[in-house]
Amino acid sequence: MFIKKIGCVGILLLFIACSTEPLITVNSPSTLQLVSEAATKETKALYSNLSKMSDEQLLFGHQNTTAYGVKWYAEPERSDIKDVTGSFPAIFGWDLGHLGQGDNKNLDGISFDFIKKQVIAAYDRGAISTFSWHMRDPVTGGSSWDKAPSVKALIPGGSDHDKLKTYLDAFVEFNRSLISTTSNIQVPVIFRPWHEHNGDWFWWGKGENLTSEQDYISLWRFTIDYLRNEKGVTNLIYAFSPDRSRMDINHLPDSYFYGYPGDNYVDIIGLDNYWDLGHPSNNDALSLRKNNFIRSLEAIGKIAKEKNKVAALTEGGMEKIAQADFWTEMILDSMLTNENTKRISYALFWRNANKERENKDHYYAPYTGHSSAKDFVSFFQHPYTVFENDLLNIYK
Ligand code: BMA
Repeated sequence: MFIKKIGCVGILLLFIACSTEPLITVNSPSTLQLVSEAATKETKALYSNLSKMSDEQLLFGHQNTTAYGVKWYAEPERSDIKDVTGSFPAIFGWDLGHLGQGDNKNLDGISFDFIKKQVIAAYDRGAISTFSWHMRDPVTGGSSWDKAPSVKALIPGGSDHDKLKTYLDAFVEFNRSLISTTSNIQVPVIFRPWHEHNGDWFWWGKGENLTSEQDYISLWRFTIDYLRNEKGVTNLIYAFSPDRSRMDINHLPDSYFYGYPGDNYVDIIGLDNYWDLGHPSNNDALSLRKNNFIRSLEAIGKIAKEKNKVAALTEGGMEKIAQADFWTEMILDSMLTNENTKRISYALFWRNANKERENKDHYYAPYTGHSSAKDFVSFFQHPYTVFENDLLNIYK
């Protein structure tokens, strides 16, 4: 299924590396179940392989990685991750914000055509893509940070329900175009809608004047039912991703479950965690932050085990990475703490905004010359981490 730094591991991995057979077959005895029972065999294989790999590996992901980096823009085949390590990440994150309203670019100025081509190319090279969606508010036309109580109007029975369908239809159409150029197969994607809903910054977020828990659940369930049942979508793995900053660390796992739509509606037990990794509003000492980070990972690892699902750090990082050993000490060491933290399948780090165009230091992965780049190479070389170059047959 994958090859990882063969030189430094034992005979077993050597055997795996020499074998062309996938380690896992799709129909291997397993009780793993996807939200979409009719998922394509490549989608099932991806989910099954993520699950099987998770105890031994962590896949590295990066948002917008081939669109731009801190010091470059629109250079085909480039990524800050590739600049530093020689490999693309294993997971490519993209955002669908602004889809479906005649815009041909997303909210960060990346054309949907580019995203489509990148998703297909990543699949053809054996890598994985995931979508988030900073959806504009279909009721007010405001951004996803619009603080309007729009969910009530968008869910079934609401006055603007049809508007939500229009947006989802645009996604169905876009999704339909994700066809491999080498095999004619529809590309499996990890879809992560309505993220960080336990925060109060998006219009689908928690709050008296925003969205009630019940309405959020209704929004989530409708989204999945519509895509899966009405539109026959079969290439998606659904990730649920509340934000750590609004969880009570002393009441995990309970406080994870705010808005949880039910086991039949979630494939990936995700977590967005910037809070413990160096958020400007978190003044806790590094040792406490690390301890809390570990506890948050333990919680999702445990939940995933109990529910027989996949756990992931669906979004996170430390803006500017002001810790030279961040990658090995904060991320890797935490992930390796125990059997629950080891269950995390992948970690997606947020985008490296282009400094010149956006005029800000807004990046979450190193670039060549950055103070954490050396440590990132050690992280990359560690047998536990997986980048695109390490992947083989993840869809088989
Ligand atoms: C946020 C920031 C924004 C960006 C949005 C969607 O966290 O990075 O600048 O527009 O994600 O990518």
